[in-house]
Amino acid sequence: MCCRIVILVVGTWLALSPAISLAQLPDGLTKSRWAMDDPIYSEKYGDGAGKLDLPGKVKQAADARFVEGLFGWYGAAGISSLGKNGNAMGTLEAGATGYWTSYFTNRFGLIAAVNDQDSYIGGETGLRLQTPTRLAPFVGLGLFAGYADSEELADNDDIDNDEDGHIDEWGEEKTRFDGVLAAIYPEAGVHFWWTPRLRLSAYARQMITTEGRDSDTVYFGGTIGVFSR
Ligand SMILES: [Ca+2]
Ligand SMILES: [Ca+2]
Repeated sequence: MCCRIVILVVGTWLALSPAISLAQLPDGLTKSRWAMDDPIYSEKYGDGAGKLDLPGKVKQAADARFVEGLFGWYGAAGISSLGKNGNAMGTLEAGATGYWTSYFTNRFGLIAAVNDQDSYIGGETGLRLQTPTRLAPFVGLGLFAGYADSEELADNDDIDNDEDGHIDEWGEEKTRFDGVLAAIYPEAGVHFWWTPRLRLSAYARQMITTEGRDSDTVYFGGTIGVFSR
C-alpha cells in the first residue's frame, strides 16, 4: 500500500508540474498570428495577412509547421483497466517526445496505474502522425510493457502478512505478483497548441493485451507537453 502511495504522489507531481505553465491564456486569442513567439513562425508571418485576406488569416492561424525539431517533456493522466481484476485504474505517464518532422512524433515514457486492488508499473513508447496544424488530429501506435500485482485476501494462511502483530486478522491482505503484462494499441486523438511551446492532447487507445482478448480494454487519457527547440 505504501508503495502505491509513493507511485501516486511522485506520478501526480510529474504529471502536474507542466500544468503550472498553463497559467496563461492561449496565444493568439485576438490575433490570427498565434505563434509569433517562435522565430521560424515569426519570420514566415512577419508581414502578416492583410485585413481582408481571409484565406491568409486562416492559414496563419492554423499553421504549425514550425514544430519540426521541437523536443518536449510530457505528463499524462488517464483511466484504463490494465489490472487482472478488470476494474478501472487511474494512470499516470511521464516521458520525453520529439518532432522528427512537423507531422511525426515519437516518445518514451513511464506509466503507473493503480486502483485499490491492482497496480501496474512499466515503460511505454509510441509513434504518432498528425496534421501540422494548431488543432491537430492524430493517429498513433504504441506499446506498454510492465508488471502487474494485486491485493488479495490472506486471512487464513497463519502468516502476519501486513506485519501489524496480528495473524490472520479480519480483512488481512497480501500482495500477489501477477507477472508481466504488455499491450500494444492503436490510438486516435487531438492536439491543441495552447502556446507555441505548450501542447494539450486528448486521446483514446484500444489496448490489446498479452492476457488475451478478455483483458483488452479502452484507455482514455490527456497530456500536457512542454517543448523547446
Ligand atoms: Ca496482520
Ligand atoms: Ca495472513
